[in-house]
Amino acid sequence: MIVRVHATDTTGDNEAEMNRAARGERPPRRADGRGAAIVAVGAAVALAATLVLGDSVGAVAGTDRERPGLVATARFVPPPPPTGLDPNPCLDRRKRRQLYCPDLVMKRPFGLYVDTWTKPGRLLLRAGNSIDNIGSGPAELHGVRRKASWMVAWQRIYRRGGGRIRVRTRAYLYFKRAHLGLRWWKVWRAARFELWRLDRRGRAIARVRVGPKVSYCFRDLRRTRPWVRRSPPAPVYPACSTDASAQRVTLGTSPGWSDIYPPTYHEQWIDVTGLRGCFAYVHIADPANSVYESNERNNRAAVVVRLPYRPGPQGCPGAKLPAPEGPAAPEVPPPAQPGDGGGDGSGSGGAY
Ligand SMILES: [Ca+2]
Ligand SMILES: [Ca+2]
Repeated sequence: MIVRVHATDTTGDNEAEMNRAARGERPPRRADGRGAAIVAVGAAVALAATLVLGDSVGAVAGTDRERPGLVATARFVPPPPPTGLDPNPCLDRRKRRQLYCPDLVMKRPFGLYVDTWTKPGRLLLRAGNSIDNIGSGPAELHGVRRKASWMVAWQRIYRRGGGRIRVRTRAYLYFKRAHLGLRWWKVWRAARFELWRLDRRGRAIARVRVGPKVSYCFRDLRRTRPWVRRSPPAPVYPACSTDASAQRVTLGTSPGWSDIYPPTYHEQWIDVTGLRGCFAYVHIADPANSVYESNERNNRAAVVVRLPYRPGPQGCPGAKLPAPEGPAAPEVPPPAQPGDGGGDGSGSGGAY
């Protein structure tokens, strides 16, 4: 199957700024220098976010001080391959009539710009992404602690007649260091960035790079599609937990709501150093199929870029991507994080 995408770049600066404020991140400098003027504003926003987050930020800071060995040894070690997987009831014509199933889609990458300072000597092409739920039910995962750095997770799917079912997917939650210098309980492999080389006709002929970021929160950040049926008017799923001692957490995104990440965020990039020509910059929601959906084949979005990147018309053909690979796509292990120690913490205090 060939999937066509448009060859248009988009800028999401307004959206990025809005969501940066919502999430309280300090913007880094940009290649064109525009970001420098708003660093001070960003710092104020970060402070405000600290005050808004209040209890959760204070709680994790206190936890770190009281139990210094716990987080310091929380280096990510990939969990074992999942076993006992359930079939996807949302793809079963009879079963899904009884269920409110989610359907994740990815907005097109937005706010692209070149970052030359995060990794000196490298060119990073940053982009914002938005994971949207257009299904009839929430994309909800419930994690149970197994190790210091990860939880095994079950998906909850709500019944039309009331109640819910629990299915084992490939989902894991990862205690990931990210913005504000904190660790957050995120969905491992919730999304993936890929760069595909295009031939003269726009056919994607080779995946040449992948981005480092694979973990995302899942939350109700903005209600971007209020017309979606059963979309709640107010957020149901708040920001991810930063509780290092949490034994269970629930993450989700409601129908009509989006989890949005500005291009300035940690690891929102693909390293494009040394590349020239036309490429598809692809964002994929749920590449490992951690969430069972009513449609598993609409999870990608892309923009076409010419490298070295310059804003404006790219002068490339529209991209024709190959069929979605699903869980068979190569996995991207998360890189080691600054401050991580050895081991996965399984011996810390014997609690995990
Ligand atoms: Ca989908
Ligand atoms: Ca899925």
